[in-house]
Amino acid sequence: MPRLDCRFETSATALVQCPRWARREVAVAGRSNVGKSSLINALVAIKGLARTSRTPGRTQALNFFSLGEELALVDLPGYGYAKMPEALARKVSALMSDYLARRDNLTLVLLLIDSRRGPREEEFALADIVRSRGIELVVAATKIDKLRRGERAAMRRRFAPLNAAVFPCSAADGEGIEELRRRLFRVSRAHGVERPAREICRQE
Ligand SMILES: Nc1nc2c(ncn2[C@@H]2O[C@H](COP(=O)(O)OP(=O)(O)OP(=O)(O)O)[C@@H](O)[C@H]2O)c(=O)[nH]1
Ligand SMILES: [Mg+2]
Repeated sequence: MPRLDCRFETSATALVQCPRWARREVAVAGRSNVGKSSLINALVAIKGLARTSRTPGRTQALNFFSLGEELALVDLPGYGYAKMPEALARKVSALMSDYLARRDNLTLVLLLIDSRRGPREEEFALADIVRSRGIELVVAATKIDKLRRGERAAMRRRFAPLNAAVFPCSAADGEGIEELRRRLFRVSRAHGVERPAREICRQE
């Protein structure tokens, strides 16, 4: 991406709290600990940006970062955190599903999957939801620095059933970040700058 001004804007714990703006949103989704915040920081090259929103109580929220004039990155709550109390896990999962199913601004979902683990049931389900809305899906195979060169072909095979573009990347050593950045920036141009602003958040 060309250098774009990126900053934390707001958190939302319900769809009605999402910002009312005309920005196209790129949502970053994935299991807890998969590397969402680290990848956001690497993509915008600002250390600690995503973490600044990590004050207690916000971690289970949708975190919105503006990116230039037309785009926004949305850090979705991580799913699959075993220690989270069940009631809270249900709430977080409902918030994420609501956002994915109903947010008009959503233009692309960047689904993060640990390159050592590969996609499981949750990731296939999430990919289906995204595709059923006709929203673009891009997959990042995270923490690729943890994989030996010889393990990469097997990684590719694990990811193949998702049927999506897979970008191996590492927030730790920067591998693949530029390629991913370029792919994400295409979302802005593909949809054109003249796309009219519309009612952003559907009323509950
Ligand atoms: N080796 C390696 N470690 C990474 C990489 N990206 C993230 N990590 C580490 O993985 C852990 C989790 O990273 P986060 O970015 O906080 O993950 P997250 O998905 O935002 O986690 P939640 O907010 O809890 O859902 C941290 O200890 C990071 O330092 C990477 O590319 N390589
Ligand atoms: Mg995070």
